[in-house]
Amino acid sequence: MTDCNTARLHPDASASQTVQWHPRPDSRLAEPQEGSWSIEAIQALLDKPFMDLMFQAQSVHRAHWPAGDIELATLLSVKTGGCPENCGYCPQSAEFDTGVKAEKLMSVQEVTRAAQAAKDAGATRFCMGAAWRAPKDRDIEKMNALIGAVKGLGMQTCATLGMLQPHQAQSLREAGLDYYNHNLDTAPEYYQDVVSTRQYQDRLDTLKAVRNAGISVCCGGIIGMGEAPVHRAGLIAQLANLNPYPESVPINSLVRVPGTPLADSEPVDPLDFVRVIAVARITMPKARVRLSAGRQQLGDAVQALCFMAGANSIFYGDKLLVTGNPDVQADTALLRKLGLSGTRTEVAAG
Ligand code: SAM
Ligand code: DTB
Ligand code: SF4
Repeated sequence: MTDCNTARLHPDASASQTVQWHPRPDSRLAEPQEGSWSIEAIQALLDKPFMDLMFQAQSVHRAHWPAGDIELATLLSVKTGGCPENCGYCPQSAEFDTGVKAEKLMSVQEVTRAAQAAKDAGATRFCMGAAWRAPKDRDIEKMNALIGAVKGLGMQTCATLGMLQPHQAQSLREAGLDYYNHNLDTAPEYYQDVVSTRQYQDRLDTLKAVRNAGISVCCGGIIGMGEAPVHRAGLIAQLANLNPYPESVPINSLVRVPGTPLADSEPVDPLDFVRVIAVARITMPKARVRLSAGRQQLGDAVQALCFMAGANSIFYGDKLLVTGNPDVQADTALLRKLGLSGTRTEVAAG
């Protein structure tokens, strides 16, 4: 994060009102000590009476972030489909018949055009996704050109390219990459039920390489893959106990894509999804908690509860990677209705 404390308070894009916002001192609402969360303590939070949990999450949120500030991050699939991994949730795996065709890496011109459009619509972060298991060094060189172009527009850059080696992370950092997205997705105990082409430790190793290269970490997971409540607690424990915990935490609700092994998963109870957001906020007070994939299924009221629970970031734009997302007009209307506004600059959370 930068240390610029300027937050924009008004949903009207033409308004220029800005304020200096200073976080209050840590209110000790997030006990136990950061970095030492047990699964039991997280489970106890998940099991709290709903209103108590919401009150605690909103209290933690207000102690660390300005009210009403929502980060808008736009996604672009710069290299779609044909992935050799078999992640059971993913429409881009070559193993599953989902109708997604393998494409080549997009050009600098195409990506710059998309990033400019995202910026014009109000996004501050641009996240480029590639359906790779692990990029080759020549892929990193091409990505570096895309990162440089997006950075040149004055946007925060994020990429999600699969497993990285330390020298590749370093190279991306030198090209101007601000964030790397690499999700743990679920608890270690449930991981092999979801993907068998890699290990949980592979994910942790990439996260370490990213952190060591000085890139901020974006790491979260997916709810609704048939996991038990203890696996949700296990995922949050893994994330919250990373040292330091991620700067961005995307919480996805599974988009059930026909043709993927998880297409027939039981839909998540929306209130259970809100609970996971609340517990992410409580355990990782200074992280941007992103209400991520699956917003089309949630509806306005549940999304409002997610913001109440402490979500302060969304994927913004008509498409995620290959599936749909609420359109920009719907999101603008929702934010306006709730008195929320897209952040213009990163807010330092103390
Ligand atoms: N190939 C890279 C990787 O796996 O890290 C980057 C792209 S991958 C699509 C990024 C993340 O998208 C996954 O880790 C997963 O959390 C999320 N994702 C993929 N398919 C999803 C789905 N159907 N529903 C919700 N989230 C999904
Ligand atoms: C994340 O946690 N969710 C985004 C982003 N990081 C890369 C991806 C969501 C993908 C949803 C299904 C799709 O469109 O492929
Ligand atoms: Fe490939 Fe990433 Fe999809 Fe897994 S989630 S199949 S690694 S694109």
